This record gives sequence, structure tokens and C-alpha cells, in this order.
Amino acid sequence: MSIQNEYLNGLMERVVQRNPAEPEFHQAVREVLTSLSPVVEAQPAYITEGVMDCLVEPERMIKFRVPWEDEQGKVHVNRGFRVQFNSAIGPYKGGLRFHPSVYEGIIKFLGFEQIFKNSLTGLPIGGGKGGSDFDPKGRSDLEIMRFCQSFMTELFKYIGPDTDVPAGDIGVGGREIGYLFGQYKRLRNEFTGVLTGKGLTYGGSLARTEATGYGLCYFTDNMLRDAGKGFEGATVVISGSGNVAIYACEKAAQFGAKVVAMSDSGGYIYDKNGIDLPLVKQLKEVERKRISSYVDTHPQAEYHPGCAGIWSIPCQIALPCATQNELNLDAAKTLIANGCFAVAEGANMPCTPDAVDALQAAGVLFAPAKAANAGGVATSALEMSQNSMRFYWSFEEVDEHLKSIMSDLYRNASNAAAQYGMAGDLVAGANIAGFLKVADSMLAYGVV
Ligand code: NDP
Ligand code: 2IT
Repeated sequence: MSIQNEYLNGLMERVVQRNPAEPEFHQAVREVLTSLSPVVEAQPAYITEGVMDCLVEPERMIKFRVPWEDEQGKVHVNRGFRVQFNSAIGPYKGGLRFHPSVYEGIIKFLGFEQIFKNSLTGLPIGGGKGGSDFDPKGRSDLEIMRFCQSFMTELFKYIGPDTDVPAGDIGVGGREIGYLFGQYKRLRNEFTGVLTGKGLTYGGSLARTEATGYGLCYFTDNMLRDAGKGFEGATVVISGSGNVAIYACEKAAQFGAKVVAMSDSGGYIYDKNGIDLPLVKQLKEVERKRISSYVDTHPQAEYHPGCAGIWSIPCQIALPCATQNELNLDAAKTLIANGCFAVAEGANMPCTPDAVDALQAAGVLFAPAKAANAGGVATSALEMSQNSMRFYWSFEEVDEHLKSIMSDLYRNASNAAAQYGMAGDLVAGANIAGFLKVADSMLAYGVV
């Protein structure tokens, strides 16, 4: 083993020791460090100048109390987090997740991935992430507003349009961003682009809502076409039925595919006639209901409780768009056996490492999250640009930018993989291409 490889192994051991009981963070770091061994062998300065050690340590981790009162007058106390992981190439940028599973390990895994994803977009944004263990399910608008206001009353001290620009993620959509932005504006007495994913009447960008799902399909389309394949006529399975899943479904159908299944944390629906997306939007975006309600008006469709079974539905293209580690080795084997030829990650880290290995070994085209779902944050950066200019672009202009960002991103990841002797491995290619820009900036700064 080379000295550089030994160093990376030791670094990984230190990450595990210094961040105990954070398996998702370990998983994200391990994947990146594994890809980087040929890079640090070619350029040992990344090790000797301390870049690698700095990269795995957040610049700042903020953790705070979020007290709020429910409709019955009962006080609840949640935890809020923001990791400001890396600002080498721009202000910290990344979403906020409200979900009961949130703790430091989830926020750090997401913040770490965000560094490379944001770099891959080619735009000047650093890596950050935040959120809370607050569970929005079943809460009234008033309770959501009170929670968001309390959350921002602490977070506002640490963010700003040139410092750190949060956005949405699981459990944080347009409604929550509105409450958060309103509170920030009130506390700071300023109207600036401090959040993205804003409503269109107060500084939001057209096409941001669609961007992650659309971008996922643009990336996948590039990958498929390179391999002489396409969405046209393919059967597609998409997990989740939130922001990413809905707009991935819309674009996949526009590309000529038939999406036959979607899910939420309760279970999945299988509609062999093709998913009725306007109904899913109505149920999820407007009525905030469970996906099981789909079969009330579509008796030909099936509802199955539990999430994992969705991957047993035969398909050519699988788009996991719900959450981390939702597609495991068993699911990967089933997809392979059923003739699936492409898996593209819309969620962050949805495939377990052994699932990724199995898919790649079987020759399934595999698009890793930090490349494939980068369209959301890229369009957030376009929202920041429009806010700075105090100007708006049309839907078509933003969508054209998104398309070209996703194809450049595909090309860069693909070329980086080939350059380091791993042609076709987009996991390695994305990690390397994302890393180089950040690492070279860190080298330029010296020890800071
Ligand atoms: P939403 O909250 O809009 O939707 C999340 C969806 O995933 C829901 O259908 C939800 O079901 C399901 N889900 C959440 N947690 C679980 C779980 N533990 N098990 C099974 N299903 C679950 O979030 P988004 O669509 O915004 O995010 C989805 C994924 O995409 C996340 O991994 C996120 O980090 C990633 N992402 C999001 C981007 C964005 O711009 N929004 C950008 C890039 C990545 P239920 O309603 O039952 O909880
Ligand atoms: O994971 C992600 O890239 C997001 N949740 C979007 C972040 C953003 O700042 O738009």
C-alpha cells in the first residue's frame, strides 16, 4: 500500500474515533476518501499541507435549543443544527431538514456531501446543512409557523446572503421557507437573498421547485445517451413522493418513460397504467395526505404498506428519491435480476455502499447523488444571482441554465473518472471532480 493510501486509512480511523456513533457521516466520508487515493498519490501536497485533515472537520457546528408552543399551549423543545462545513469556494450553502431522525451525524453527512456537490455545479457555493429533529407531520400551519420562527430566532445570528444561505430539504418546502424568511427579515430589518426556495412573490426563482427532479432526469438522460440508451419507452420506479420525486416523475414522463410506482414512509403505490401525477401533487402538495389515498380514486392501482418492496417492481430505471440508505443490497440484487439498467440517486446517499458495488459490478449505469441531484442547489445558486442583481429570469432561462449545468456536470464527472483510470465510474468521477476545485482553493489559502 502507498504512503498516501495508508494516510487515508489512518484519517478514516481518526474520523470514526473523533465522531463516534455517527455512522451516516462515516459512510459519506469513507466513500469520498476511497475515491481519492489516486488523486493524493498524484498530488501528495493535499496531505502534507493539511487539506485532507481540514476537509473532514467542519469549520463550525452550531447546535441550539428550539422551544415552541403547540395549539394546546404545551411547550416542546427540539434541537436545531447548522453545520458550516466548508467555505473554500463560496458562502456555505445547503438545505434544512426537519425530520425526527435528525441528529449531528445526519447533518454532518449531508453537509460533507454538499461540499463536493456544490463544487460540481461550477458555481461559487461552499458546503453547509442544517435542520432539526422536529416532526412536522400532523402539525397545523400555526404550529409550523411557531416552530420556524423559534428556529430562525437563533439561526439568524449565524447566516447571511454572503455567509450562509439555507434552503429546503426533507420536511422543509415553500411553506416553511416563507415562515423562516419572514422571521429573518423581521429580525435583521433587511430584505436579502438569505434563503433559497423562496416564494415567487418575494424573491424566489422560477424553476427552483422543479429543479432537483428535473436536474436528476437531465443528468440521467446524459448518462443514458452516452450508453446508447434513453428514457423513451422505459418503465421507471421512483421512491418518495415529495419535492424531488414529484418533479423527477414529471420530467421522466416528458422524456417518454412510464413511471409506475411512488412511495412515502408508509408504503408504496403501483399503478401499471402509469402514475397519475396531478393526483399525487394534489394529495402531497395541497392536501398533505398519505400516498395510500391514491387508491381511493384509482382502484386499478395497488397500495403496499412498507417501503422496501418498491424495488421488487420490475423496471429499467430506478430513481430513489426519498432518503438515505433506502436501497440496500437485497434491493439492488432484485433490480439487477429484473433487468434494471440504470439507477440514479435523487435523494442523498439513498443506496447503501454494498448496493452501489453490486450495481456497478453488474454493469448497471449508476449516477451518484452528489452529481445527479445537484440541480436543486445549482438553481438555488441561480436564485442567489437573481437576488443579487435584483432581477428575475424566465422559467425557460433558468431551465436552460439547469440543463447545461447538468450536462457539464455529467461530462466533468465522466472525464475525471477516465483521467484517473476509472472510466465509467461516476462515483469516483464526481468525488474527484468535486474535490479538486475545493482542495486547490484550500491549498491556495495556506493554513487557515
Ligand atoms: P420531501 O420532504 O419533499 O419528501 C420526502 C419524501 O421522502 C416523502 O415522500 C417522505 O415520506 C419520504 N421519506 C422521508 N423520510 C423517509 C424515510 N425515513 N423512509 C421512507 N420514506 C421517507 O423531501 P425532498 O423531496 O426535498 O427530499 C428527498 C430527498 O432528496 C432527500 O434525501 C433530500 O436530502 C434530497 N434532496 C433534496 C433536494 C431539494 O431540493 N429538495 C435537493 C437534493 C437532494 P413521508 O412524507 O411519509 O415522510
Ligand atoms: O441536498 C440538497 O442539495 C438540497 N437539499 C438543496 C440545497 C439548496 O441549497 O438548494
